Amino acid sequence: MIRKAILVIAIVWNCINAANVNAQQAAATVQKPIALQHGAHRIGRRTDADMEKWRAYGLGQFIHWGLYSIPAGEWNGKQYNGASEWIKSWKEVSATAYDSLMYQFNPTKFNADSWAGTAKQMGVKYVTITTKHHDGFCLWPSKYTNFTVANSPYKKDIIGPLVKAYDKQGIDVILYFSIMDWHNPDWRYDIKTREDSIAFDRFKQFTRKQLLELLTLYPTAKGLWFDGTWDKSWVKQAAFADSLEKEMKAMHPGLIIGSRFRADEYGKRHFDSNGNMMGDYEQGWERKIPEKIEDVHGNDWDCVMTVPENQWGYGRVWKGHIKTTDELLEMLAKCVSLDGNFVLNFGPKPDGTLRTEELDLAEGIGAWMATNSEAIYNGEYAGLVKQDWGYYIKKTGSNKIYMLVFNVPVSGALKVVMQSHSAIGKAYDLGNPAQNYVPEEIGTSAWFIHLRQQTFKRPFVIVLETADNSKNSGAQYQKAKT
Ligand code: 1KN
Repeated sequence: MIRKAILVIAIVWNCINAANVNAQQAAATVQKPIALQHGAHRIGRRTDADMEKWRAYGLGQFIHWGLYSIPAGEWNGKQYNGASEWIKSWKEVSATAYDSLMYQFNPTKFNADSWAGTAKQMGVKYVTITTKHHDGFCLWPSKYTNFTVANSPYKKDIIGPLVKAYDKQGIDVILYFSIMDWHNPDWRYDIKTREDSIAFDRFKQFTRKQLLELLTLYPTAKGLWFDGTWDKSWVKQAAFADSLEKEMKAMHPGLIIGSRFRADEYGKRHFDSNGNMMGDYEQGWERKIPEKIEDVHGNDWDCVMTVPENQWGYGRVWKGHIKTTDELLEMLAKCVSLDGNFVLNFGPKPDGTLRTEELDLAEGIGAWMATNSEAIYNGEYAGLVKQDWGYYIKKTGSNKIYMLVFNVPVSGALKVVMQSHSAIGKAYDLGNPAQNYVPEEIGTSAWFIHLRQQTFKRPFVIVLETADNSKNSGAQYQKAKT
């Protein structure tokens, strides 16, 4: 009995030490790990089936819908400079006038099946939907506030039908939830007085109840996407947020929560004071994409992206550069090649329909995906040095490496440098497997794939089936003595 206990202690101790060694390696800036009550729950990736599925998604859809779609970036004929979903924070907009938009929310053309159909055709595997953005307006009939769809002329729940429609299409649903709430009088940016503290305690209970309510009403949701968690008031709630995360996960096994939800007891966000990621995936890649694999530290991650420069909710005028289908496809390829998912945002109109620009992009992406999605789903970092023509993506657990070609050199020769133990077995077009290539060996583990034609209108994919090269049957290239 005692011996068993000692054994258990020894094993636990060894595990803790092993974990600490990893933590040290992960945290380049931190020398010695410190004891944390509310730091990372785990070091390294989750390995369960729900997370494996998340990792394999490749492409996702984001939906920002709420009252802000009604003013659509304009107030009293004036254009708001910021993102349309932030218009309530503009000095020109009174809080009561904004909140009264609830009485205009009546999306008579909203059809959840139609949105889910568009998403399906586009090839997305998951969708993140705003249940409540910073303005506090709830797209579901929450029991804990009057500021919901139930009190709009539309009256009906939006989230339920969306979850059902996307579930039916086999697209996993993640619920977006803003902690910051501009409508609730108990929300604080910081806690400086006793009154603040009392109000914020009420706010925390309100938040907890809303989250448990969402998980109860929509039990098929796969995860929660938190936003509005950066203010001091919330950053100071390490213990509360940690226990709430544990409570939600206990209630909903497999639930996926990103690194934006909570801070540790020293106020560190995303990565705790030992440099370990808090949450199931890194949630900091908003409108930006890592450049190289080292930037993602072996973590799961996704990138959320807008079509115009910076606008999530519907805005009548799209500002800045508007991304094209092929630019978005390149972003998708880049994300998956670096072990991430790519999530494209849609901002539906107040009548419940999607704007034509977004429908066109969804169709264009979907048309490309219809031929090439095999290179995206279940794709991962291939471990090869990136070449100028595009991105390598390896299919998890296979001998297939996909070349996603975005830039064809004038020579028409695509350079492939493999790892020393592998060679190219077969090479062919994903869209036309009969079109195969005979790679020319040009150096140690290096080949040229000579394209037959040199002008291409759209990005395309070449499949490489790798073969064992350990016997190195190919040419022996001489190394210079230097
Ligand atoms: C620069 O500060 C912000 C604050 C909030 C930038 C973006 C956001 C919100 N996160 C995005 C996912 C949108 O919801 C945006 O309103």
